[in-house]
Amino acid sequence: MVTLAVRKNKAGRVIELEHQYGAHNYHPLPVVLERGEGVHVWDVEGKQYYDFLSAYSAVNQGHCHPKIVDALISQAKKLTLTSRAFYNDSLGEYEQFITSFFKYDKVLPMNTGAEAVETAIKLCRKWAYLVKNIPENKAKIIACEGNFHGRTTTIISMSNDPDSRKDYGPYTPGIELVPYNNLDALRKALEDPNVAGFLVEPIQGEAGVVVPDEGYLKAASELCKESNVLFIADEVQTGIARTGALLACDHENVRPDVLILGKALSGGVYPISAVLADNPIMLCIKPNEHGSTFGGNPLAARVAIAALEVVADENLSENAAQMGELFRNELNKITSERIELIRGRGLLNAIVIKPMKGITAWDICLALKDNGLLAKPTHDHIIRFAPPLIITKEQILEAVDIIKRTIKGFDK
Ligand code: IF1
Repeated sequence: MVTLAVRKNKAGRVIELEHQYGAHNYHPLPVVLERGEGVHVWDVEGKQYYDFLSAYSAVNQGHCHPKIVDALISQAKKLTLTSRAFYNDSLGEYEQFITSFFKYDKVLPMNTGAEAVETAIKLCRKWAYLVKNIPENKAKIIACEGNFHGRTTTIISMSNDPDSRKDYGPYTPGIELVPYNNLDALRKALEDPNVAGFLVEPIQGEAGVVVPDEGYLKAASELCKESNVLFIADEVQTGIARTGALLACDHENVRPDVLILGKALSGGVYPISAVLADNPIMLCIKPNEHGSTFGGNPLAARVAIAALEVVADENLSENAAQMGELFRNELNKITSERIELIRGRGLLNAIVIKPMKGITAWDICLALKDNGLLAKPTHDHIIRFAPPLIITKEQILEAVDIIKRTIKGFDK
């Protein structure tokens, strides 16, 4: 129920409109944003906040990055969408750019992260039947407990999170879960000759920024190679410099057989996702066997080139590594009985909160909001902190001060 007081002001009216006319599939923090620039957003009352969610790592380049917005505007005035029934003058250039940027033979352009994950699943199955000669309809894909790969019915068929999965059955078959960061379990699952792919987040974002043991990704990719199974990395959230390297897999020099990107591929100005692979895998999908109306449109092509150029030109990977190190070091200096641990890599970090006196991560996020910093809990006791990668040392220190004051405010 929206309180009367909240209803009186502009924010309250907006919240009321969403409550009345929008599906209730989210429970947002009670803040109504109207402007974003760099690491900051402003609400409808003009209050400024640090954005420490970055739209779940879609705004790595900072809100409304001028170079990316300019690319959007200039292309939007020329040609936005042709469908793939015809060629357009931007897609080929983008395909050459992104395959060179990530060093793969080919890219299959899509729109949302979930569509890219679905594309990777279909590509893996095609490869299973055409290349690995797995019997028709017998291909299996292994995923990890605690995963988040999107919200389509096939993808939630892989989920073991009740909120993502419950009451959405019947579920897609051909999926097996193994514990994350557990090589013995993966090794055993790979004994099945019908396994075609292993789909994994290099760091599990929604699970609470779970960083696997050093060497896990490398060993897992080697186990997949030995078993002739595709190593499929979902870097929708961890990719595009977020963890202090261009890809989270780069920390272990792992080259996925199939790479899934999304979110920051557009800097947050447009839904753009992509699947990259080399020819022997990518060419398993033939004309008319997969696609989407907006996939590879000229607007997305120009925006994605600009967004990736910003990542390179502004050294966002290096900045994420350095600022992330500073952020964790400073957070670790906070003495509070409420902080259980701090974990993360680059600028994808989280605080695990000790549930005490009924104070939840949500309560702390509400107080952080009041103190000028926006973050969102994942599960009841974990707060994810993921600012835009352009953040400066001074801004990190100011944000840590806000987090410190807020958490200690609960310690009294
Ligand atoms: C929501 C979570 C994060 C992703 C990975 C694929 C996708 C996502 C690793 C699908 C998307 C988003 C979805 C968004 C909130 C956010 C999220 F909380 F849902 F789980 F980041 F952790 N792979 N994650 O993280 O990409 O189709 O959304 O473009 O559903 O509210 P998408």
